[in-house]
Amino acid sequence: SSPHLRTYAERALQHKNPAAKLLLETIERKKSNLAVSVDVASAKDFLAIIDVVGPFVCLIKTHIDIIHDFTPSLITDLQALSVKHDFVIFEDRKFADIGNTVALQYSSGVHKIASWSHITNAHPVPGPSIISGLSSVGLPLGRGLLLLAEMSTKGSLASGSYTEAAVQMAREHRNFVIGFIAQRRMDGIGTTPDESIPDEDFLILTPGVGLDVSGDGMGQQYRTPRQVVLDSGCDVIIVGRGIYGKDPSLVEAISAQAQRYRDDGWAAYLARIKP
Ligand code: 5BU
Repeated sequence: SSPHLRTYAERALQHKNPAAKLLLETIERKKSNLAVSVDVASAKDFLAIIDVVGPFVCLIKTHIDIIHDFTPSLITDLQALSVKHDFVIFEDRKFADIGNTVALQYSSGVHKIASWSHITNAHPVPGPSIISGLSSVGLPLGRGLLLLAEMSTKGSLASGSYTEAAVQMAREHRNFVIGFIAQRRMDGIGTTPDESIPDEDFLILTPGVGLDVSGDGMGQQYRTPRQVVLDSGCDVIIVGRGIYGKDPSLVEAISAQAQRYRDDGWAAYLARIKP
């Protein structure tokens, strides 16, 4: 059956990539398919938000280059929170260069992403060499890569044959490419029904999720957890401002929002797998 009709636990058993396995197991253990995207500029706010939403998430998504007062100790603190609250870490780096350059960007610099981020992502635009470059660093560390097959923004160019080519690229590197950033399932895309690969199980992580507004006035477009998980078959909802809003000090409001999205995402999943 199509992967999205199976439970996260069943899928965890079959996945060979350690990062994919860890994410699926964490989702099942915490009964949460919610990822929170923590896009704030101060290290203090970053850690405070993660500590509040931590109990309700399977994954924390970072843009580590947003932090204005970054020091290596922030990573130690992030890792401690990931142990305390049992979540996976995903640096949303969106690599997009030649293999040699992305390998250096992934392993080195100030942020040393590969050393702490279980999952990262890349634009397929350079072609398969971006996967080879990143996997030369990430595969020995047990990391996983998501390709950006689609985007949530109005007017996105990642559609049609571009999306199809991204899926084909992923199929050639299934030990390292664990899935996609996309708005719907990618199973069998670019194949005829008799060709489709039976044991293909790509994870779909989906940004552009919000319950209260339909956009942000800068091109972002929001759909509800139910539309994303039940109607479109995606595996993880990624929510940023819908949860932490404009004021990171409102701890109770943030906690309540995280629970609300966690509950909605999980209810949509249960409705999806119901026979
Ligand atoms: P928001 O506050 O829920 O709108 O934040 C969404 C996050 O997901 C933000 O970090 C974006 O960089 C990220 N994102 C996205 O919104 N849409 C996309 O297609 C991709 C990433 Br890829």
